[in-house]
Amino acid sequence: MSTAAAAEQPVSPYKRLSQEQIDEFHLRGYIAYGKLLDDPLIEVLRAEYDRLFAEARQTGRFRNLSTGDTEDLDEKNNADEQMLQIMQMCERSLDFRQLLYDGRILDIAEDLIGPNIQLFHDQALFKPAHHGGSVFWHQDNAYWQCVPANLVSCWLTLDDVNVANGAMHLMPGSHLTPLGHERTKKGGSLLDIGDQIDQTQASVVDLPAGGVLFHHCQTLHYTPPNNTDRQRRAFAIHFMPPGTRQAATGDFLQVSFGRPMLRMRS
Ligand SMILES: O=C(O)CCC(=O)C(=O)O
Repeated sequence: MSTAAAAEQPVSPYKRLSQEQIDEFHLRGYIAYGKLLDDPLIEVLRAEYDRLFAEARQTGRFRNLSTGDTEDLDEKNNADEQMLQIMQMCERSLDFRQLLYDGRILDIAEDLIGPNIQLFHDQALFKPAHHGGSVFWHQDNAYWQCVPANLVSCWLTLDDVNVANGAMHLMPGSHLTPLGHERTKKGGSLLDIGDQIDQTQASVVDLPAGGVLFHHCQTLHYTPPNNTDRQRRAFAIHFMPPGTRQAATGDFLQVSFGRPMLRMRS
Protein backbone atom coordinates (compact mmCIF):
# COMPACT_ATOMS: atom_id res chain seq x y z
CA MET A 1 0.00 0.00 0.00
CA SER A 2 1.37 3.46 -0.91
CA THR A 3 1.92 6.04 1.81
CA ALA A 4 -0.83 8.21 0.29
CA ALA A 5 -3.27 5.28 0.31
CA ALA A 6 -2.28 4.42 3.86
CA ALA A 7 -2.85 8.03 4.92
CA GLU A 8 -6.42 7.75 3.59
CA GLN A 9 -7.18 4.73 5.75
CA PRO A 10 -9.59 5.61 8.57
CA VAL A 11 -7.86 5.67 11.91
CA SER A 12 -9.82 4.47 14.91
CA PRO A 13 -9.46 6.49 18.12
CA TYR A 14 -7.29 3.75 19.53
CA LYS A 15 -5.51 3.98 22.86
CA ARG A 16 -3.21 1.53 24.66
CA LEU A 17 -4.54 0.18 27.93
CA SER A 18 -3.96 2.43 30.91
CA GLN A 19 -2.35 1.00 34.06
CA GLU A 20 -5.79 1.23 35.65
CA GLN A 21 -7.30 -0.98 32.93
CA ILE A 22 -4.43 -3.49 33.23
CA ASP A 23 -4.96 -3.62 37.02
CA GLU A 24 -8.69 -4.11 36.42
CA PHE A 25 -7.97 -7.07 34.13
CA HIS A 26 -5.79 -8.71 36.79
CA LEU A 27 -8.41 -8.06 39.49
CA ARG A 28 -11.56 -9.03 37.57
CA GLY A 29 -10.21 -11.40 34.91
CA TYR A 30 -11.45 -9.36 31.97
CA ILE A 31 -11.45 -5.93 30.45
CA ALA A 32 -14.13 -4.57 28.10
CA TYR A 33 -12.32 -2.27 25.70
CA GLY A 34 -15.22 -1.23 23.41
CA LYS A 35 -14.97 -0.40 19.72
CA LEU A 36 -11.57 -1.04 18.19
CA LEU A 37 -12.04 -1.95 14.52
CA ASP A 38 -12.88 0.61 11.85
CA ASP A 39 -16.09 0.26 9.84
CA PRO A 40 -14.40 -0.62 6.47
CA LEU A 41 -12.52 -3.48 8.14
CA ILE A 42 -15.71 -4.67 9.86
CA GLU A 43 -17.40 -4.82 6.44
CA VAL A 44 -14.54 -6.90 4.97
CA LEU A 45 -14.63 -9.32 7.90
CA ARG A 46 -18.45 -9.63 7.82
CA ALA A 47 -18.41 -10.54 4.13
CA GLU A 48 -15.66 -13.10 4.69
CA TYR A 49 -17.42 -14.53 7.78
CA ASP A 50 -20.69 -14.98 5.84
CA ARG A 51 -18.85 -16.54 2.90
CA LEU A 52 -17.09 -19.05 5.16
CA PHE A 53 -20.27 -20.04 7.02
CA ALA A 54 -22.14 -20.47 3.71
CA GLU A 55 -19.27 -22.68 2.51
CA ALA A 56 -19.22 -24.59 5.81
CA ARG A 57 -22.94 -25.38 5.52
CA GLN A 58 -22.17 -26.95 2.15
CA THR A 59 -19.17 -28.95 3.32
CA GLY A 60 -20.19 -29.67 6.94
CA ARG A 61 -16.82 -28.26 8.10
CA PHE A 62 -18.18 -26.63 11.27
CA ARG A 63 -19.72 -27.68 14.56
CA ASN A 64 -23.01 -26.89 16.21
CA LEU A 65 -22.08 -26.54 19.88
CA SER A 66 -25.80 -26.57 20.80
CA THR A 67 -26.24 -30.15 19.64
CA GLY A 68 -22.77 -31.41 20.50
CA ASP A 69 -21.73 -31.70 16.87
CA THR A 70 -23.14 -31.47 13.36
CA GLU A 71 -25.56 -34.35 14.02
CA ASP A 72 -29.22 -33.25 14.37
CA LEU A 73 -28.80 -30.92 11.40
CA ASP A 74 -31.15 -31.19 8.45
CA GLU A 75 -29.97 -31.60 4.87
CA LYS A 76 -29.18 -27.87 4.73
CA ASN A 77 -27.14 -28.17 7.91
CA ASN A 78 -29.72 -26.30 10.00
CA ALA A 79 -31.01 -27.13 13.48
CA ASP A 80 -33.52 -25.50 15.83
CA GLU A 81 -30.75 -24.33 18.13
CA GLN A 82 -27.52 -23.17 16.57
CA MET A 83 -24.31 -22.10 18.25
CA LEU A 84 -22.08 -22.54 15.25
CA GLN A 85 -18.32 -22.77 15.46
CA ILE A 86 -15.59 -22.72 12.82
CA MET A 87 -12.18 -23.46 14.30
CA GLN A 88 -9.12 -21.79 12.78
CA MET A 89 -10.65 -19.19 10.49
CA CYS A 90 -7.01 -18.18 9.91
CA GLU A 91 -6.51 -21.41 7.96
CA ARG A 92 -9.44 -20.62 5.65
CA SER A 93 -9.18 -16.85 5.15
CA LEU A 94 -6.36 -14.38 4.58
CA ASP A 95 -8.45 -11.55 6.04
CA PHE A 96 -8.86 -13.43 9.31
CA ARG A 97 -5.18 -14.44 9.29
CA GLN A 98 -4.25 -10.78 8.86
CA LEU A 99 -6.52 -9.83 11.75
CA LEU A 100 -4.40 -11.96 14.09
CA TYR A 101 -1.52 -9.56 13.39
CA ASP A 102 -3.56 -6.37 13.94
CA GLY A 103 -1.20 -4.13 15.91
CA ARG A 104 -3.98 -2.68 18.05
CA ILE A 105 -5.16 -6.10 19.20
CA LEU A 106 -1.60 -7.30 19.79
CA ASP A 107 -0.75 -4.16 21.79
CA ILE A 108 -3.56 -4.96 24.21
CA ALA A 109 -2.57 -8.64 24.37
CA GLU A 110 1.01 -7.52 25.07
CA ASP A 111 -0.17 -5.32 27.92
CA LEU A 112 -1.81 -8.40 29.45
CA ILE A 113 0.58 -11.31 28.78
CA GLY A 114 3.85 -9.73 27.76
CA PRO A 115 5.82 -8.93 24.61
CA ASN A 116 6.05 -12.40 23.02
CA ILE A 117 2.74 -13.66 21.73
CA GLN A 118 1.82 -16.94 20.04
CA LEU A 119 -1.56 -18.02 18.72
CA PHE A 120 -3.20 -20.87 20.64
CA HIS A 121 -6.12 -20.95 18.21
CA ASP A 122 -8.91 -18.84 16.80
CA GLN A 123 -12.59 -19.54 16.27
CA ALA A 124 -15.73 -17.99 14.81
CA LEU A 125 -18.75 -18.22 17.13
CA PHE A 126 -21.99 -17.54 15.30
CA LYS A 127 -25.47 -17.23 16.80
CA PRO A 128 -27.90 -16.87 13.89
CA ALA A 129 -31.01 -14.70 14.36
CA HIS A 130 -34.09 -16.34 15.98
CA HIS A 131 -32.48 -19.61 17.04
CA GLY A 132 -28.96 -18.89 18.27
CA GLY A 133 -28.06 -21.32 21.04
CA SER A 134 -26.39 -20.55 24.38
CA VAL A 135 -22.88 -21.43 25.56
CA PHE A 136 -23.00 -22.70 29.13
CA TRP A 137 -20.85 -21.45 32.03
CA HIS A 138 -17.28 -22.64 31.73
CA GLN A 139 -13.61 -21.76 32.13
CA ASP A 140 -11.73 -22.17 28.84
CA ASN A 141 -8.69 -23.73 30.45
CA ALA A 142 -10.85 -26.58 31.76
CA TYR A 143 -10.99 -27.62 28.09
CA TRP A 144 -7.48 -26.60 27.12
CA GLN A 145 -5.48 -27.75 30.17
CA CYS A 146 -2.59 -25.42 29.41
CA VAL A 147 0.24 -24.62 31.82
CA PRO A 148 0.97 -22.04 32.93
CA ALA A 149 -2.62 -20.83 32.78
CA ASN A 150 -1.61 -17.51 31.33
CA LEU A 151 -3.58 -17.34 28.10
CA VAL A 152 -5.77 -14.42 27.17
CA SER A 153 -8.68 -14.28 24.71
CA CYS A 154 -9.78 -11.41 22.54
CA TRP A 155 -13.53 -11.77 21.91
CA LEU A 156 -14.51 -9.57 19.01
CA THR A 157 -17.96 -8.77 17.65
CA LEU A 158 -18.98 -8.00 14.08
CA ASP A 159 -22.52 -6.97 15.10
CA ASP A 160 -23.89 -4.82 17.91
CA VAL A 161 -24.25 -7.23 20.83
CA ASN A 162 -26.34 -6.96 23.97
CA VAL A 163 -28.03 -9.36 26.36
CA ALA A 164 -30.86 -10.07 23.89
CA ASN A 165 -28.68 -11.46 21.10
CA GLY A 166 -25.95 -13.20 23.07
CA ALA A 167 -23.71 -10.80 25.03
CA MET A 168 -20.83 -12.19 27.07
CA HIS A 169 -21.54 -12.75 30.78
CA LEU A 170 -18.43 -12.96 32.99
CA MET A 171 -17.87 -13.74 36.65
CA PRO A 172 -15.48 -11.14 38.12
CA GLY A 173 -12.51 -12.63 40.00
CA SER A 174 -13.23 -16.21 38.89
CA HIS A 175 -9.92 -16.42 36.96
CA LEU A 176 -8.10 -16.80 40.29
CA THR A 177 -9.65 -20.21 41.02
CA PRO A 178 -9.61 -23.07 38.51
CA LEU A 179 -12.77 -25.13 39.00
CA GLY A 180 -13.33 -28.83 38.37
CA HIS A 181 -15.68 -29.34 35.42
CA GLU A 182 -17.41 -32.73 35.31
CA ARG A 183 -17.41 -34.56 32.02
CA THR A 184 -20.06 -36.61 30.25
CA LYS A 185 -19.52 -40.37 30.45
CA LYS A 186 -19.99 -40.68 26.71
CA GLY A 187 -17.55 -38.53 24.74
CA GLY A 188 -15.99 -36.81 27.78
CA SER A 189 -17.49 -33.38 26.99
CA LEU A 190 -17.45 -30.80 29.77
CA LEU A 191 -20.69 -30.14 31.66
CA ASP A 192 -22.29 -26.83 32.59
CA ILE A 193 -21.17 -25.60 36.01
CA GLY A 194 -23.78 -22.84 36.17
CA ASP A 195 -25.51 -24.46 39.18
CA GLN A 196 -22.28 -24.23 41.22
CA ILE A 197 -21.99 -20.46 41.00
CA ASP A 198 -23.94 -17.39 42.06
CA GLN A 199 -24.98 -16.12 38.65
CA THR A 200 -26.38 -12.90 40.11
CA GLN A 201 -22.77 -11.75 40.54
CA ALA A 202 -22.07 -11.90 36.77
CA SER A 203 -21.31 -8.83 34.67
CA VAL A 204 -22.82 -8.50 31.20
CA VAL A 205 -20.77 -6.71 28.54
CA ASP A 206 -22.56 -4.99 25.64
CA LEU A 207 -20.34 -4.29 22.65
CA PRO A 208 -20.79 -2.35 19.42
CA ALA A 209 -19.83 -3.95 16.09
CA GLY A 210 -16.02 -3.93 15.95
CA GLY A 211 -15.81 -4.04 19.73
CA VAL A 212 -13.43 -6.18 21.74
CA LEU A 213 -13.33 -7.72 25.17
CA PHE A 214 -10.29 -9.49 26.63
CA HIS A 215 -10.59 -12.22 29.24
CA HIS A 216 -8.28 -14.58 31.08
CA CYS A 217 -8.41 -18.31 30.27
CA GLN A 218 -9.85 -19.12 33.71
CA THR A 219 -12.54 -16.44 33.78
CA LEU A 220 -15.95 -18.09 34.03
CA HIS A 221 -18.16 -17.00 31.16
CA TYR A 222 -21.48 -17.73 29.47
CA THR A 223 -23.52 -16.41 26.55
CA PRO A 224 -27.34 -16.62 26.35
CA PRO A 225 -29.45 -17.70 23.36
CA ASN A 226 -30.21 -15.29 20.55
CA ASN A 227 -33.95 -15.14 19.91
CA THR A 228 -33.87 -11.72 18.26
CA ASP A 229 -34.09 -10.97 14.55
CA ARG A 230 -30.44 -9.78 14.66
CA GLN A 231 -27.61 -12.22 14.05
CA ARG A 232 -24.61 -12.26 16.40
CA ARG A 233 -21.30 -12.82 14.65
CA ALA A 234 -18.33 -13.12 17.03
CA PHE A 235 -14.71 -14.17 16.61
CA ALA A 236 -12.29 -15.19 19.35
CA ILE A 237 -8.49 -15.10 19.22
CA HIS A 238 -6.78 -17.05 21.97
CA PHE A 239 -3.24 -15.82 22.69
CA MET A 240 -0.52 -17.47 24.75
CA PRO A 241 3.06 -16.71 25.69
CA PRO A 242 5.50 -19.03 23.86
CA GLY A 243 6.61 -21.83 26.15
CA THR A 244 3.06 -22.75 27.14
CA ARG A 245 2.70 -26.52 27.64
CA GLN A 246 -0.03 -29.14 27.60
CA ALA A 247 -0.56 -30.20 31.24
CA ALA A 248 -1.14 -33.91 30.54
CA THR A 249 2.02 -34.52 28.52
CA GLY A 250 4.24 -31.58 29.42
CA ASP A 251 4.72 -31.00 25.68
CA PHE A 252 5.34 -27.45 24.48
CA LEU A 253 2.77 -26.05 22.07
CA GLN A 254 5.19 -25.71 19.18
CA VAL A 255 5.14 -22.89 16.65
CA SER A 256 3.40 -24.06 13.45
CA PHE A 257 1.18 -22.81 10.63
CA GLY A 258 -1.80 -23.18 12.94
CA ARG A 259 0.06 -21.75 15.95
CA PRO A 260 2.24 -18.96 14.56
CA MET A 261 4.23 -16.44 16.57
CA LEU A 262 2.31 -13.19 16.19
CA ARG A 263 4.72 -10.85 17.95
CA MET A 264 8.21 -11.27 19.34
CA ARG A 265 9.97 -8.41 21.07
CA SER A 266 12.34 -9.99 23.58
O1 LIG B 1 -19.18 -16.57 21.54
C1 LIG B 1 -19.82 -17.14 22.42
O2 LIG B 1 -21.04 -17.09 22.47
C2 LIG B 1 -19.12 -17.90 23.51
C3 LIG B 1 -17.65 -17.90 23.38
C4 LIG B 1 -17.00 -18.74 24.42
O3 LIG B 1 -17.58 -19.16 25.36
C5 LIG B 1 -15.58 -19.03 24.31
O4 LIG B 1 -14.90 -18.50 23.42
O5 LIG B 1 -15.08 -19.81 25.14
